[in-house]
Amino acid sequence: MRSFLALLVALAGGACAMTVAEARADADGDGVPDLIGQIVTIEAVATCEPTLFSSGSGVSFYVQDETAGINVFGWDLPAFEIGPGDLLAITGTMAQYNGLTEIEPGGSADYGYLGSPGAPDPWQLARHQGVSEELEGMLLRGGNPATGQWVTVATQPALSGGGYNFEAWNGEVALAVRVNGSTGISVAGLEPGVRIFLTGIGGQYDSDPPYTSGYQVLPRYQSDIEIYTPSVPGYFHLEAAGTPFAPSIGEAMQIEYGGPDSMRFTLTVIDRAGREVARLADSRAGGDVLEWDGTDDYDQPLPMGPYILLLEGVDLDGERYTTTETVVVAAVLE
Ligand SMILES: [Ca+2]
Ligand SMILES: [Ca+2]
Repeated sequence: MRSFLALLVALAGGACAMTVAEARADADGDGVPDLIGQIVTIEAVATCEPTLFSSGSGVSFYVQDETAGINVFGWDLPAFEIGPGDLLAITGTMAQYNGLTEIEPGGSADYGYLGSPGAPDPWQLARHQGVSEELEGMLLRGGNPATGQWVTVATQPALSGGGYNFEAWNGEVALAVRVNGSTGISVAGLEPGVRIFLTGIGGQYDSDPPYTSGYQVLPRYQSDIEIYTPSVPGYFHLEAAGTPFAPSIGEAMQIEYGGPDSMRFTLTVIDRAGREVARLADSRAGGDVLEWDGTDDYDQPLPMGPYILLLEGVDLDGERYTTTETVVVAAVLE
């Protein structure tokens, strides 16, 4: 099939390709591509199989280049053998469906296989960053195993339209996650409070103009929803990473604490005057890894300065252990 598609490159290559960002440009900001109804040619890498997001027949999948991503849609197009990492030349009509910008090829001859440069790395969402028009169609990731940051399931997955919807906190921004039924992804084990590393394509479902809301994350595979369960060593310890940190620009710090299974832990934040200003764990069984965003127990930002993290562990026989770490809430100088 690929060699057949390669032959078609000569045909597709005749048209001058534009970038995906140029194809989906929306200068007037109404959420509708300005080239709607026009035929364009792009060259972009697939981030999933052609039928992964199609409902029953045809193709619906995503491609992206260095500038942007886009949905490729054709309700009666035959499927063809490409997968994540394959570079395609695609000619089609610019369209829009509930805010989702699409390119709609007219037939198999509108595809050309250009090679397999490999799947792009997901765009790393910053803490507090949501999906926006610029990120629609691109492979995204919320939470980052490399830095120990995660997103937290906020709502129980709810059955909807043959799939599931749930929300997940990325810092203080709620991501709407749409688990499409066609992906076969199970939502077992997902409930509020569960931490995940989330990968998926930026999507949109907004049924009313202007089409500037309703952004989603669309996981492709089961492995795109990775449940994060920190493994904490069984010796009594407290570790603080990412300090000093500047909460005013959305930074948070990471704290790990733990000890023997029999211990219960209380973790508090003490200010310079010796007052407890935040209680991050209260007689909790088992260690944990958590983020602290520099707020007190009333969710108010604390003044800049040094603070003491105080970990208390109480054993079954009532024996009490304590340890401390100094952390610094900083400000960013303009
Ligand atoms: Ca427009
Ligand atoms: Ca859109």
